[in-house]
Amino acid sequence: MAATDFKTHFIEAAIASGVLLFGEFTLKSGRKSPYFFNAGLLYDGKLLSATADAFAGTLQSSIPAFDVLFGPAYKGIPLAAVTAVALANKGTDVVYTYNRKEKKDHGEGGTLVGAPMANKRVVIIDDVMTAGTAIRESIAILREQPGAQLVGIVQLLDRQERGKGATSTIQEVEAEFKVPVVPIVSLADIIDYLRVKGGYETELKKIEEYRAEYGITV
Ligand code: OMP
Repeated sequence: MAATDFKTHFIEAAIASGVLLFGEFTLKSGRKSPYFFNAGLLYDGKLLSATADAFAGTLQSSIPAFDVLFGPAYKGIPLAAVTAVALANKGTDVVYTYNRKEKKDHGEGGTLVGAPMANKRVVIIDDVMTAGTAIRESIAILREQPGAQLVGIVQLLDRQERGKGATSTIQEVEAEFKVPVVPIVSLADIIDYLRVKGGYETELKKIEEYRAEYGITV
């Protein structure tokens, strides 16, 4: 599937399955948003498979070399796992790892599960980027692993919002950590879809208002 076809198909399916909702939502950052993307509801096998292919294709075209996919708890976990499968189907063998939110003091112990990240080139695979808090938490986990090198970040949705300052979260994260941050779908794609589809005038008006307050110029 071509990238643009994937975006249209994905946004359509996300709306149909309630993954992408319109209404009033309070975000992790405290911002009040007229839309919300819940990757936790991305449980349809076919849609997940197409999503994994999109992640795999994006990785292959944007990140030159990597060893480990790190999927942060909770929503990054299935995304990293299915992406590892999609890459294997394309002939690229990589391993993946994820963290637990709660530390385990019995059994194997620790907070990381899966492939070791020490001395490896790591890509973070995650769901949504807004103000950048979640991604900074993930990077902090990775940095506890000796010699682990962050080489890229691929997000399912970039809400194209400002970070801590006046620039976009992506620009801030790229500048701070010196790695590419690549989204698969962005707010601009959602807006384009809604405009072409028609019947979403009220939602679009609210999204534009929200974008004027928290968004970046695209
Ligand atoms: P930041 O930490 O502000 O970048 O927000 C990203 C996190 O917010 C994601 O990892 C999600 O947990 C959550 N989120 C969504 O899942 N979907 C959205 O549309 C918006 C958010 C959010 O709270 O900003």
